[in-house]
Order: sequence, then C-alpha cells, then structure tokens
Amino acid sequence: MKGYFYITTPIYYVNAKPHLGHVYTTVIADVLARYHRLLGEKVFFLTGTDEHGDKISETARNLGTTPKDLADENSARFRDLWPELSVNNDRFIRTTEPDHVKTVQAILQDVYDKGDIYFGEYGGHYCVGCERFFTETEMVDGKCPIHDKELVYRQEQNYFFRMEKYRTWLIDHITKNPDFIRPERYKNEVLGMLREPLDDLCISRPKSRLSWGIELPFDRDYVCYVWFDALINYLTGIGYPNGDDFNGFWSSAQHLVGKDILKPHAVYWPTMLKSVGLEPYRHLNVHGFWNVDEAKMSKSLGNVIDPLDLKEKYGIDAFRYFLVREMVFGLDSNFSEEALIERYNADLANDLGNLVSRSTRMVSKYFGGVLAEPAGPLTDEENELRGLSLKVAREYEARMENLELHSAMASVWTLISSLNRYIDKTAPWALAKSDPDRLSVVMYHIMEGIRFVAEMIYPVMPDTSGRILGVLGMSGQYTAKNLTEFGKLKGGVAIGIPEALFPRAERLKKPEQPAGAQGKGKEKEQEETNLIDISDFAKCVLKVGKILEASAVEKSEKLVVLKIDVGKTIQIAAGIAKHYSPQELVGKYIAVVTNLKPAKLMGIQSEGMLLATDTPEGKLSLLTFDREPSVGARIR
Ligand code: ME8
Repeated sequence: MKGYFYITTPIYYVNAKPHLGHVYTTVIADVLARYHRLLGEKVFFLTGTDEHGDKISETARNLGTTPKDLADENSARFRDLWPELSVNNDRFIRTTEPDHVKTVQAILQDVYDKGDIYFGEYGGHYCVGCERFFTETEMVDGKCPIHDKELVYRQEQNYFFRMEKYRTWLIDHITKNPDFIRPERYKNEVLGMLREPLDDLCISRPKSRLSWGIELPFDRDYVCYVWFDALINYLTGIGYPNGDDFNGFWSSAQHLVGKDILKPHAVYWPTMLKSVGLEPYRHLNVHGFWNVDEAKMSKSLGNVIDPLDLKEKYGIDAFRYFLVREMVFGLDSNFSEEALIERYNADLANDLGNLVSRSTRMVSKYFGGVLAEPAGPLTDEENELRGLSLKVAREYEARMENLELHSAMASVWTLISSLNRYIDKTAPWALAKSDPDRLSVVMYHIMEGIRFVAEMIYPVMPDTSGRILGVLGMSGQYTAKNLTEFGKLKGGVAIGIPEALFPRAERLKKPEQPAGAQGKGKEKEQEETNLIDISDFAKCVLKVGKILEASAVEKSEKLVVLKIDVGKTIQIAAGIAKHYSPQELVGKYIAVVTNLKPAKLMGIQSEGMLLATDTPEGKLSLLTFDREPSVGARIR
C-alpha cells in the first residue's frame, strides 16, 4: 500500500552470538527504516530470532543445555544488542512465541487442506548449518558450498510441499517484475535455479528424531521443518491474518537478506505464499558477505568481529557509516580495522568533522555565535553551491531508493568536499576584515550547506545528525521536505559549537601500531588523500648532505645545530637531540631539503630541513643512503 514501508531482516539462529554479518543486515534495515520515516511513510521494521530445528537442538546437546535455555540466552543477546547500535525496530519476534506457533499451524493446515502437502519418502544430502537439502548440482565436491562441510545423507518418510507446482508461476512473476529480486545478479541466479524442475520441499521432521519444533496440526508425530516455520515470521510479525498492520504493510514488504539464504527466500517463500493465496512480497534485497582480513569469518579462524568492541572504539555512528559506505550493496566486501580507521580519519574526522568545527567556530568568532542574515548579493559561487545541494539531495534520494546506499553516502560527501572548498575559496577570515556583508552571505551558505548534509546523514548516523542540527537550532525536524529548498535556516539563529564530532584518530587504539607511531600514521593517511601534481613535488629541492659538525644547544633538550655540506655549507637546527648524540651524527650522509625559507629556532638560524621517520620503538631514524652518494647531488 502506498505510504507504507515494511522492512524485515532474517531472523537469526540462536546457536551463536551476534556478529558483524548480523549487524550489517540489521543496520542496513535500520537505515532504510529511518529513511522511509523521513519520507513521512508508515514504517514497520521487524527483526528477531529463529529458534527451532536441528541446528539449535544439536548445539544445545553439545553444550549440555536445553534448546529452550539456549534460545532464551542467545535471543536476549540479539534483542539487547540492537538498541546499543541505534537500531530502532518495531518488533522483535521469536519463533517460539505463541502467536507465531498459532500462525504456522494455521498456514500448515490451510496448505494441507488445499492439497499442497502430501506424505512421501525422500532421500537427500542435508546440511545442518543451512538446515536444508542440497541438490547434486548445488553441492561442491560433495560438500555444502556455504559451510564447506560434508553433507549428511538422510532418507525419511515425511510431509512434502508441492513446490514444483508453482515453478512456472514463479518464473513468470520474476520475469514480469524485474525488481522483485535485486540486485539483478541474484535475480539471474534464481532464474537459473528454476530452469530445472524443483524437488518438492520436505516440510516435516519425525518427532522420533527431532522434537524441537512446531507440531504439525494434522500429524502429532511430526514437527514442522525449520525454514517453513521461520519464513512465516514475516506474516506473524505484522499480525497476519487479522489486523490493520497486516492489511497496510504486507503489500509493501521488503525482505533484506544475505546471499547465503537466497533460495529459501526467493523460491520456497513465494511459492508458499502463492499456495496460501497471498500476494508475494514486493522486493527481496540481497547483499553480499563480509570477509574479515580477506578470509571467511568463522569461529575456528578466530576472526569473528565483535560489534560492541568496534562501537566502543570508534563510536556507533562511525561504525554504522563504515558498514554502509564500505560495502557495495550486493557484492562481498572485506572488513579490516585499518580500513575502518582510514574511513574514520578521511571522511569523518577530516572532511565532515572539520567542516562543522571550523564553520561553527567562525560563526562564534565573527558573529558572536549568532548567524547574520545574508546582507549582500549572491555570486556565482553561492548559486553553484545552492544548485549542487539540491542536485546532491535528488541523487541521494534516488540512490537510497535503489539500495545504492554506499553511493548515496558518496553523493553527500561530494557536497561536504564542495563546502570545504567553498570555505577555502571565499576565505571568510579575510572577509571578516574587509567585507562584513559578503561574510554574512558566505557564512549563511556554509551553514545552510551543513544543514543539508546533516539531514541526509540522519538514517546512517542519527546521533551525529541530531547533534549538528541541534547546533543549528533545528533538532527534531527530520523530513525529506527539508531537502527540497535551500534557505530554510533562518538568519538570526544562535549557533553553538559542538563537542568534537569525531575525535582525531590518534585517540583510537590500533593494536598493530606501536605507541608513538600512531600520530604519524594518521598524518600519512591524510596526506595520501590530498593528491599533488608532480610539479608541486618538483618545487621541493632535496639534496645529499654530509654532516660536518654537530653540537648540542644549551637550554634545549631537543635541538642540535648541524653544519652540513650540501655542495656548500649550510646550518640547520634540528629537533633530534633525544634520538642522536652529536658524535653519532658527524660523518653521516643524509637527505636535506635545501630550499626552505630560512627560519630561527631558539634564536639559531636554520637554512633547511632533515628527513626522518619514526621507528616502531618510537625513536627517530634519519633518512640515509644504502650506497655512498655524492655530496650535494639532487635527490629525485
Ligand atoms: O540463516 N556477511 O540465520 P543466520 C554478511 N535463521 N552478512 C552475514 C554474514 C556475513 N559474513 N554472516 C551472516 C539464518 N550474515 C536463518 C534465517 S529468515 C526467515 C531465517 C547475515 O543466523 C546475513 O543477513 O545464519 C545472512 O543472511 C544472515 O546473517 C544469516 O543469519
């Protein structure tokens, strides 16, 4: 129904704790839910836990506990994690809840009465990890392609759902609705699965082997197969078959899943719905997998990422931003803490954090904290900025709608970069001295541009967005309408200075880096995003120097005065006294920048600069040569 948005995540198995993969899907669902609330739509966001079946029963047995206790413990872990990650779901469903059990039994009876469930015998290769049979063509070397484990052959008398009966209908539906399964690569994969006749779906397990499940209403000796039970959560969650929520939300249903559970969602589920007589969901949105440090995330490799650890280190908004920005929706991506730090420094601390902090400080300094009404004519620069803000907002909306969330963020960052460039170009610090009217125009446009940014980052970084809008005196007014007009911010508004939004990277703990080297690491990252032309580099004259004399400076712990032969003798005061004794230095061949403007350090004339780096122990190491060079030769 128009104006409604129903988004679901998979309901997660309770055999283990939540990890990065679960967090990704759930955060993306939250981003979409927040975005659609911003559009003024009625939103229902469902997540929860999948608690029945072999997998849970086996894990409980191995742990010496009961399936119920295991489910209670791990379900609570998921439920309690979401608020910590700013995930704001409308319901948390558990498949052991009475309303779900009732719905599953009602649907089983309905499908049975329609003649779509029959009793029969089947033998096949089963993966307990996936809780499903694999066909010969799906298996890889006799193993499950997802868990890379030997499959178990099972042959039993069971109940079967006539899935094959609906295959041609499903092909037709997918073909007529090309965005039913997206991105397209997964649609094609599903059409491939449907080329051959389907095995009917085994939907029961004999209680003699497995009792942890929902009893079949038409045969007490069997429980329901866990996938047939689990998929129905999407109906229970909104009150099927009764209730306004179901009527309003079902036709807008969008499922969000990882590529590992494509078949159950793209084949089992629509055919089940068809048999029940319900419309299929609107979209199945399929994302790729996170690998960690280039390897598959797994308990045995010990590389399972704990989301709360990342939240604690980098803050929840930065973590959410990274998840959204780093993964191209639909493709696999690699997670590494270094990549997170890199994005944190470049995009958040540098681009966004700096923009907000320098701008609000200028309002405070030049206008005493009250943004002046723009009191002068607009130039091309302002018109360009206005045009760009509106263009970026439209691009952002189209990309969010299309699930290109990573590029929606990239669009917002083009506006952030343009605002930083606008500041550099218009130089408010100079206008403050020469042209107060123009200053008022410029500062107004910067702050209004920041407002656009803050509104657009809301779904991904709700806290940061709220803090920025709060500083602009606009808290709690989220609506997409705010992005249709440049000029909403009112002159005369008091503008605060927020506490640092993203404290610099040196405060982040990066275990691989030894203490002392972190600050320099961060500088390097910044410099690498700040590309220069070769002609810029050529401006710097670097020469081979030989140290002729070295002497300590009285009253300074840091400085050493050096006489260096670079073709002529120059004097340099260098801050290396803690790392080298004067005696050690004499005779060394080093790299020297020789065309720096002379400076005085503690009254000592210095005519150049040495080059050095930090060692892992936190010492300095001078740049020298591995073969004897010619003194005064240019370094290229
Ligand atoms: O499959 N990268 O539950 P589950 C990205 N109970 N996402 C990942 C991931 C990774 N490395 N690992 C897991 C089940 N996920 C069933 C679902 S739904 C009716 C029943 C995410 O606990 C991704 O969303 O194994 C994947 O589809 C889901 O967790 C699987 O969770």
